[in-house]
This record gives sequence, structure tokens and C-alpha cells, in this order.
Amino acid sequence: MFFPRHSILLLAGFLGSISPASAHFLELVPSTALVTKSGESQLSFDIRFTHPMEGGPLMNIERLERFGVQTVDGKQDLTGQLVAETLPMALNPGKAQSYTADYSIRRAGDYTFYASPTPYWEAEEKTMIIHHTKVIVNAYGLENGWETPVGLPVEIMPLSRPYGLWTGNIFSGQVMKNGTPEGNAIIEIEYRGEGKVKTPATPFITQTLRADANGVFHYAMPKAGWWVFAALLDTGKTLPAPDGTQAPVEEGGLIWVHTRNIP
Ligand SMILES: [Cu+2]
Repeated sequence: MFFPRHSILLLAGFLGSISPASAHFLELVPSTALVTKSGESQLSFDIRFTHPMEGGPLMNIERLERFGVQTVDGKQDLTGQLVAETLPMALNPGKAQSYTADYSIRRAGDYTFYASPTPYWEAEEKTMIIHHTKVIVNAYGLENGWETPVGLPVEIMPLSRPYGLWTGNIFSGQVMKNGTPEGNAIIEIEYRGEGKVKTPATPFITQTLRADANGVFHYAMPKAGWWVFAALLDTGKTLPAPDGTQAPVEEGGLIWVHTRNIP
């Protein structure tokens, strides 16, 4: 059974832990959501495992097992583009490994970038976490692939075109597990506030909803910027954990979308 992360971390907090009561997400954020002129065609990515609303703490990414791009021409492995960087954790002492990557866009079309890190050991929840993450960048207005699945083990299929969205638009998606709709998944949603948004209480940090029996969900995004949608599944799998146990695996399918204010 899946328990909301907040309640577990809050309980952990009462027991003396220093973890903030919020959810972590893999950030796969390009320098621009839309390429409209050649000056924007050199994309750079920040790939971090963090709490997007609060802008920290940063958690360590050991390695990215998968990083690539899908276009009409198929998939291209981009792991060779990854550059590791060690950053202060922010909010927590210590440093964590993150990644950057560059990619230059040469042709019009949809570019679906995707990344899967090695499993992350969440000691408090005794869970291994894997976040299969994607973001779609459109170049020069040719729409030719945003609705094509990458084929990730857990994946959110956008029902709304995932770019060119205004603030206040509804984003609709469908949760897929191994290519088939997965009903009733928990969806966690967060704005990338980077610590600049004052949240009046903990429940405002991460929005939570449940997809319907076909895995479909809807959410209206109330602010301009980057939003992440995470479908978190308990897949029943286990992996050997650093504490010597076989730990349950929480597999997430994430999608990042960007909104802009209507002028
Ligand atoms: Cu975290």
C-alpha cells in the first residue's frame, strides 16, 4: 500500500529526523521549453534530485542509467553528454552529485528528453526510489511526436500538448505502466519555486491527487514557470538495499511542463 510521503516524513520528524516534510523529484529542466529562434537552439539541462518548490535539499544522483532524446527519427542515447557536478545540498549540510548536459537542436520538431537515475535509497521510508523523467521541447513550431511514448517502465502520457501552455491551463495526463494504463495512481505535483515561493503550510508544497480508473488525471497550473507531475507506483518489485534488506521499489513516472502568463 502507498502512504503519502508527508505523513511518513512528518512522523519521522517527530522521531527526531531532520528531513523536511515534502517530496523529492528528479528535475530535468532545459534552458528553454520552446525553441523559436536559432539563438535558443543550444539547450542546457540541469538534472537534479531535489525538492523543487523549496529549492533543496539536493539529494545525490549516483549515476543516470538512461539519458536520451526521442524525435521522429527515433531514440538517441545522450549519456555521453552528461557532466557531473558536485553542489552544496542547500538546507542540509554536505554535497550532492547532480548533472548538466548540453544538446543542440538543428531541426524543427518535438524533442522528448528522458532520464532515469540509478535507484535512490530513501532510508527513512526504507524504499528504493526510481524516477523515470521526461520533458518535451518543441522547436520552431513543428508538432510531431509529443504524444509518442518513450516506453519508460512508468510514464505519464500527456493528453494536453505539453508545451505552449498558459498559466491557469489544465494539464491532463495518463499514467502508463509498461505501456498499459495504470488506474488510481497517486499523482504528486510541484511547482519549481526554488525556495522563492512562500508556502503558508506544508500541504501547499506538494499537491496530491489520484488518477481515475484509467490512469487519467487533470490539474490546473496557477503560476508561470516549471511544473512537475509525478505518478508514483508501488510496483511490487524489490531491490537489495544498503541496510542489507530487500527493499520495496517506488517507481515514478515524471513529466515536466512549462507555463507562461498570457500577456
Ligand atoms: Cu528529498
